[in-house]
Amino acid sequence: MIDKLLSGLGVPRSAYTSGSFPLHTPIDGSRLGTIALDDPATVAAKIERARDAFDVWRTVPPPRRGELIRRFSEVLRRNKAALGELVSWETGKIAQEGQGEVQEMIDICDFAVGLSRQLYGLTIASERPGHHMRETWHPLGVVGVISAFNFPAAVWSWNAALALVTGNSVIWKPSEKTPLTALASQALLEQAMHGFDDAPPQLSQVSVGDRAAGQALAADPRVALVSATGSTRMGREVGQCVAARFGRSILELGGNNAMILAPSADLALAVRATLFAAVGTAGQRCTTLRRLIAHESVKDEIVTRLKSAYAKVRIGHPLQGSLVGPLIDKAGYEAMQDALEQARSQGGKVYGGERQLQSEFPDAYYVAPAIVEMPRQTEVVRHETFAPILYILGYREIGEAIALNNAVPHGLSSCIFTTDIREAELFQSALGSDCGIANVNIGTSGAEIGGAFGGEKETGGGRESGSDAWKAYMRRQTNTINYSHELPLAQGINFD
Ligand code: UN1
Repeated sequence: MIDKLLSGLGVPRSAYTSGSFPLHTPIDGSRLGTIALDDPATVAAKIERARDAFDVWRTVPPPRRGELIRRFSEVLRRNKAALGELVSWETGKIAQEGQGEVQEMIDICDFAVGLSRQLYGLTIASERPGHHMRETWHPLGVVGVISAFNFPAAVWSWNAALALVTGNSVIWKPSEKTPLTALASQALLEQAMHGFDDAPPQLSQVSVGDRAAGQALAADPRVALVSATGSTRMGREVGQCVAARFGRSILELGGNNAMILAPSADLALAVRATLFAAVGTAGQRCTTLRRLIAHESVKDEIVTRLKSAYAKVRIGHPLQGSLVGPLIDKAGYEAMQDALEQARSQGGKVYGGERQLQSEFPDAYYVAPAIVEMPRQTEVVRHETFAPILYILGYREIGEAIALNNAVPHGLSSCIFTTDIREAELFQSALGSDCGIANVNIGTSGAEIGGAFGGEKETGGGRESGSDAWKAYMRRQTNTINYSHELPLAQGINFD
């Protein structure tokens, strides 16, 4: 099954049968292959090759670089079904979400193609006669991408599509839990590069490795930018290491995302949004809804409605029509059980959360999504647990709800369900949500690629994907040009 899928995507069998690191699908725990992990010396050699590729690629005109990404998007369109299915096998995502992930790749490619004819700088009024000023944007160098298991291809594509049109070369260290999707995505990019002579070989490389490989990438001064997605623990290590050598980083770390449910909210809409945001991807998105802060007047009603919606959710094999697939592994399951235990001891009332389908899939970890009514925003609620746990809290006035929204270490995504325009505007104002994403009448997850994606505080502060996130992949140069016969100095200084 997996062999056919991978060979169709252009990944040779030897690539996932020769190493010694075992790979398992979270769907039923069966073996997918074994893979070789790069040691730091191998990473260093790849960085050297990426550096050479950069020297060539930066001279290619940006619209021509965009042409490569256009070709890539066509290859992705043709392979959407197969790559999406591979994402499901490796992550346990349901079919719809596996396909959605590839669509997100196609979308960012389209965005990047348009961008390749823009990359605008400003022209700036000069204070000196006969002078003008402008800023230009230049390629940066080698871009290292570290990605997590939960979006094994889309997060790389946000980075790679922008990094490539902006003239950089890319080295990708995927999660060691999902390297096959990385090998397949790379094979598809190579297919797009085939016959496209402007693209140097090694323009894009994959380095499958563990923490040591990530550290090697972060520490190497030849890597101009490290874009890392994953846990706050990982981001703290990578960010400090890159900063110590004055490299650049984009950090997209965890989230502990909340919905404020106001008295005027459309409850039917809120239930549907909650279901996708809290239960979708089995709670394993960085944008997953983890806290529902409901006004006291609607709290009981929403809990009743959610319990009945949760009871109808189909849990099971992600490629057979379920809405909730498995957790990534046993450690993920144990972290969830541990959090539920802590919630109980901190006064929580827990519904759901039990292991499911254990006899059918003894080596996989399916769970019933959990709803937990909490008396207060206790320690466990402030902690990000990467599992489908939705904590419910109450509030009496909007200022209190916003304070609760903001009183966690992370600052990625947030939303309010209200039909009161004052509340909606307040939530999105400087006094409102402190997150990188603040939505009205939309859940916390499932952002479009057109906006900048990322968040504040322990989420790391980076922005990827749309808007002007491309600027992080380029260096800005300020150019002042004197077209006069004089040499007037700025600030009116006379130096004669
Ligand atoms: C992530 O979970 O790391 O907004 C990224 C979303 C997706 C991306 C999530 N577009 O949920």
